[in-house]
Amino acid sequence: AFLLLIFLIRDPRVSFDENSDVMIPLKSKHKNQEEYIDKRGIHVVVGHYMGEDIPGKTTPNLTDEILNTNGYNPHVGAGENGDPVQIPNWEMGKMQRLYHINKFNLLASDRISVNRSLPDVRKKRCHDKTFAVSSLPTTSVIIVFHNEAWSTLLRTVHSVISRSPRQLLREILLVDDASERTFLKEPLEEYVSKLPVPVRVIRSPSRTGLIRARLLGAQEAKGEVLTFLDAHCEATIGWLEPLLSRIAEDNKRVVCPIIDIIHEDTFQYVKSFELHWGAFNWNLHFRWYTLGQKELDQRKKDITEAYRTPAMAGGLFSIHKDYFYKIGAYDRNMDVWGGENLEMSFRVWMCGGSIEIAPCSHVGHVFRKSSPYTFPGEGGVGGVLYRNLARVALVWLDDWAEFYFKINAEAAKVRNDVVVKDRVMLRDRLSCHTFEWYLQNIWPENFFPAKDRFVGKIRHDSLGKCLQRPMGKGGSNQPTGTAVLRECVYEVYPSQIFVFSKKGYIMTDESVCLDAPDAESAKNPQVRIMACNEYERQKWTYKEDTKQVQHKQTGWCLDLPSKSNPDTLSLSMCDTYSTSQRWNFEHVDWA
Ligand code: LR7
Ligand code: MN
Repeated sequence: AFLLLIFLIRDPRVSFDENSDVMIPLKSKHKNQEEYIDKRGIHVVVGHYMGEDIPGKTTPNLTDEILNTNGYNPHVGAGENGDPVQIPNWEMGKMQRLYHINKFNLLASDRISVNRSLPDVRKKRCHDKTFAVSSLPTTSVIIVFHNEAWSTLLRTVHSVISRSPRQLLREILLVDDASERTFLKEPLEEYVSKLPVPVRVIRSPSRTGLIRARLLGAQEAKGEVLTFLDAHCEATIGWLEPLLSRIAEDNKRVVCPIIDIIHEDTFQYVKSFELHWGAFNWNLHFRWYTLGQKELDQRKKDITEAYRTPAMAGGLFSIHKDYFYKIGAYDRNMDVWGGENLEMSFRVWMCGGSIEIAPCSHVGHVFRKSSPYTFPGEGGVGGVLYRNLARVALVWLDDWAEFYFKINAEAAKVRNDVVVKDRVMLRDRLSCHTFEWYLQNIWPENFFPAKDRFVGKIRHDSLGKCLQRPMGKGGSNQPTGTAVLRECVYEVYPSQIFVFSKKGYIMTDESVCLDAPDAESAKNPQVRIMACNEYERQKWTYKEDTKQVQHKQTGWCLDLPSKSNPDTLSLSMCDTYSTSQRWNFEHVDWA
């Protein structure tokens, strides 16, 4: 009512500018903070992102269970319950100006309470699970950050505090990787000193990258378990117990939550699939793929049970502190960002531990399309990332390192610059399994070359062209679509390399397979490249004598594009006299 009053009796001396948000400018009590009544009559306070935010007013009433501060937030209730925040058209200019700072919608984030409410996104069965909290180990939550926004960092902290059993949360360690923003200096320490859980800010004197920053945090941790989070996460109710209870049973387990999506534009909390696990592609980029068959079957029995994953995304996980050190912590020669997630995944699996996803634990993360920060070091982003990945390949990939370097020229260029002796010694000391063991036992669905599989080009006998997978649109989407024939490319060209598995799948990078989705129904079934799913429909056999590629389910043969649809391969009745059904499987040396 007060605001409405201001609206109605607005001061006639204040000039009204059509293009400005400001209807009535107000004098702010704090420097670097702008206050005004906007065109809608709403009291607006801007300033979080200006570098000098005074957090005092947003300090929540810590006695409440689920807190909704709004003390200084004029957009009362924005984003509550994980709802999206819509920025009105007239604020788009400002929104875009602020977007580049963190590569997410900072204006939206700053409008949301640091302890907003979130929906309980867990499966109903998870609610029935009980945990004897007193028998669980305590944890230190370690959050590393470089120039993180105030609102996302503090929302991470508050979500952990309000949604973790107090007895289990030993402390929160904020490791500042040499941020430049002033609000992350004393104001941050001042703010966290008032919180009801010990929160400590640890400073790296110079930019050290997230890997060494985490090592810095781990070294200071007093909890029995280390729980790592990115600095723009939101933990939901019940997130912690499922992680800690798996480790209580076996401290060689590294346990991840389901990572939900906090939308980078609206900050909406979006539940993500529980039917995915983590792995990687031929470039050693982390990817989500459909769960393996064994895990799918197990999930049918109990959807609350943790399931194994070949790799973890890297940012959100719990690990017992003793095990963390026993297994080799992190490779401290990795810089800035990237590679450490796969390095730890390979190391843990190959050296006797396991990586799991606990489906009753949900934590949101702001996914963004690009990094807002610099990559100090020779060669920038690429240089840093490929040096990290070259380390991973040289230490853990055995024969597959050569394959990796063959198709990743950037990494091949720097392979001689990196020294990995200490990590190779660690691998020896821990008597770890081979990468071959890992591929066969931990990720049997993998689409990597192997000694006992055909690896190479599939070339049409009379046309001389090669089968090529569709080009992905980039990002993490699997490149699916029609299988096409193209001029054969003679160096090791990944888009024309296929792997023929023992089970009969013709697979390639990004876990896509030769498929005939409408084989049962269509008159001229199309042959496509689809996400591998282990259905009968994706099985093939190669008949060496006739050079035919036969589709197992229908018994039909891989044939040339029909004249009406020249870009589409198809299935037709097998005919040994038909020259258009002859294919040559040309092996390539992959290692
Ligand atoms: O130099 C740096 N110093 C830092 O402290 C660079 C980054 N950081 C901090 C940064 O502020 C952030 O808190 O490190 C954290 C991770 O960096 P992001 O958020 O820019 O990276 P990301 O979310 O793209 O990173 C994913 O991959 C990384 C590879 O090194 C790490 O493993 C991240 O932890 C990981 N994030 C997740 O797994 C969240 C889910 C994403 C997925 C899939
Ligand atoms: Mn992140």
